[in-house]
Amino acid sequence: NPTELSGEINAEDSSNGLSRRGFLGAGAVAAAGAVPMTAAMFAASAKTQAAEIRNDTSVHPGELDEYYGFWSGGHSGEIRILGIPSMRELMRIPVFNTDSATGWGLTNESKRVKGDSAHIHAGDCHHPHMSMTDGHYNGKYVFINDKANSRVARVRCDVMKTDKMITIPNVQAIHGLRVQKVPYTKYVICNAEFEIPMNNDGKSSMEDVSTYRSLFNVIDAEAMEVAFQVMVDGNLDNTDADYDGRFFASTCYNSEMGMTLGEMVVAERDHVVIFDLHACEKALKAGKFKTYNDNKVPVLDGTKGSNLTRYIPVPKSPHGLNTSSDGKYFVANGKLSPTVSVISIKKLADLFDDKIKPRDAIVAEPELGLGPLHTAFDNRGNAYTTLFLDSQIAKWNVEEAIEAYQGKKVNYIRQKLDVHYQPGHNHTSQGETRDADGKWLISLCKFSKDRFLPVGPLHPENDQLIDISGDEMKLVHDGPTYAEPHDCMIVHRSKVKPKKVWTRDDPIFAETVAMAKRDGVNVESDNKIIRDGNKVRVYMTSVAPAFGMNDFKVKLGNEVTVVVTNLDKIEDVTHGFCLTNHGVQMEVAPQATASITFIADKPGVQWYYCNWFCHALHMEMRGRMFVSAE
Ligand code: CUK
Ligand code: CUA
Repeated sequence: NPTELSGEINAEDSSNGLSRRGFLGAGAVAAAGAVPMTAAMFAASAKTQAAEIRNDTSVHPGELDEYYGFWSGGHSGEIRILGIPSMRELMRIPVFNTDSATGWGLTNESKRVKGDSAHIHAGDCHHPHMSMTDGHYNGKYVFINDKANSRVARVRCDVMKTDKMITIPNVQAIHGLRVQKVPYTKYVICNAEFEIPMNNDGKSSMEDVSTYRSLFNVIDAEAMEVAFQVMVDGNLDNTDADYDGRFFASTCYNSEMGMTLGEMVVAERDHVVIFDLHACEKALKAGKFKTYNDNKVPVLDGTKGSNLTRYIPVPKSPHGLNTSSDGKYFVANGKLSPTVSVISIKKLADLFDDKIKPRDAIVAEPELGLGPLHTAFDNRGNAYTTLFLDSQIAKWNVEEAIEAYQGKKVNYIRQKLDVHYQPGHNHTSQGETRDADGKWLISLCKFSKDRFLPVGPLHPENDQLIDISGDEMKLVHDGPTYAEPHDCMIVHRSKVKPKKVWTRDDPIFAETVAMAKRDGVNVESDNKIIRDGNKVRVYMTSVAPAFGMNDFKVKLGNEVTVVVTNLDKIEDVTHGFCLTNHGVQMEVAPQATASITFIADKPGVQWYYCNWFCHALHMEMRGRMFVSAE
């Protein structure tokens, strides 16, 4: 129906109190969206509708989704796995949070993974990204940042559990995070957002902003150690990598180094920093680095004038940074400017050779609407940009935006679709890889007012599924989510191969198995108690519907470690160990070993039980801890 398309394109929706395009001058309107329908557009639209080659969102009971979606859980600190297109939540992966169901953050295995931050029970995830080989997802890891505690974690996709976590030194607030795409994910890259003094030891002046710096962080993805850091001018927000293995790009919204809101938005232009990985690795090898804050992490100098970086001025306070899936462009999203800046990656070598000026690398700066935050790509040359203030997705054609920048009269805007409301990130199916397939787009909307049954003053967010397979974007699903998926990624199910049961040699519980060995215990067969001074180690097996130990004895005040090994080999027969009145509970999936340590600080009979429903006699799967007060 052509009228409908016309309505979508021309709608002057003021439901959020803003006239969505009123801010633009008459001239800008022509460029930015109020497109009169031409005969060609009518025809194209009618053709699509006739063909009706739309994606089907229905996934019937028993059917599997085509894609895995990895969702940031925002300040809930977790990752969620959704099935796309059903938008069903399939699993949660606790990362920076503490999780009562699985015992994440409580068990010894999870505390070992958390390492130096085992005592921190909160986090703020933003950017989940999967490891790649030659620009294709390889299904191995998903990495994610914790802005709140300056951490980066890795999830192993064969078991969908967090297996590494590090706190990044010399910085505060790890924000933008991506992976090296080509030749493979050797490095995870991430930005430190908040500027701090170098050194930040409280000894030198804390008021003197000239000593403040932000660092770009390059992490060895396999070892999960900081390989090196790069000091920059200004702060850093979001980042992405090229498809050639040489350049990374990060946005900076506070080139002023302002400490107050007013000070941060003074400059008409901030910048995008381009990092030359080859030059950085060379400088590292040549020992051209310094160290700070009494640690050994090498910090390279990438401030203005350095040969490691280039600074490309872009309109003020850019936010998202996205590499087009054809590998040609970095796109910096304007936020306070209605534009996005398209940087030609092909021109960057010349920029580093000083053959061109920084602004010469910009090949387009299309005007899209109010509050552009993030851009996603399909496989047909189109880009999809979230407009936070306009509550819309702008679909635009990249090559036509480039032609418009060169002065041609073309309308690069394809469509604007209302979303509900205030979208931050968006993401297309496989759109951050070479395998962008132009099928689905997710809009992660920060507000959901009036879209769902009211649930009190705190509202869910609204993650909307949009079909982009045709000429028109079509909103097909509203998905309420809990705080706060900043970002997500969508990977075809063929790329992910999770295990059905654990293998006994898994490194996640290898240290616990080694401890048992030192105690002379074979966790796969023994049910034994080891007394070691005030410490008691209780090793037990589980086979549905019973623990290998019906009871065990300890003394009041003992530090007790319970190690449970689930001998069940049957897929989906997970047991749990939960001790009443002690805040002790954990998941023990088939063929896994898990352990938890607590103080036996209550005398008398203390029941433990299996808290994962496993069998018709699940309720009977229980036992007693006798705590003698003698
Ligand atoms: S950020 Cu939240 S909407 Cu942390 Cu990627 Cu843009
Ligand atoms: Cu074992 Cu429930």
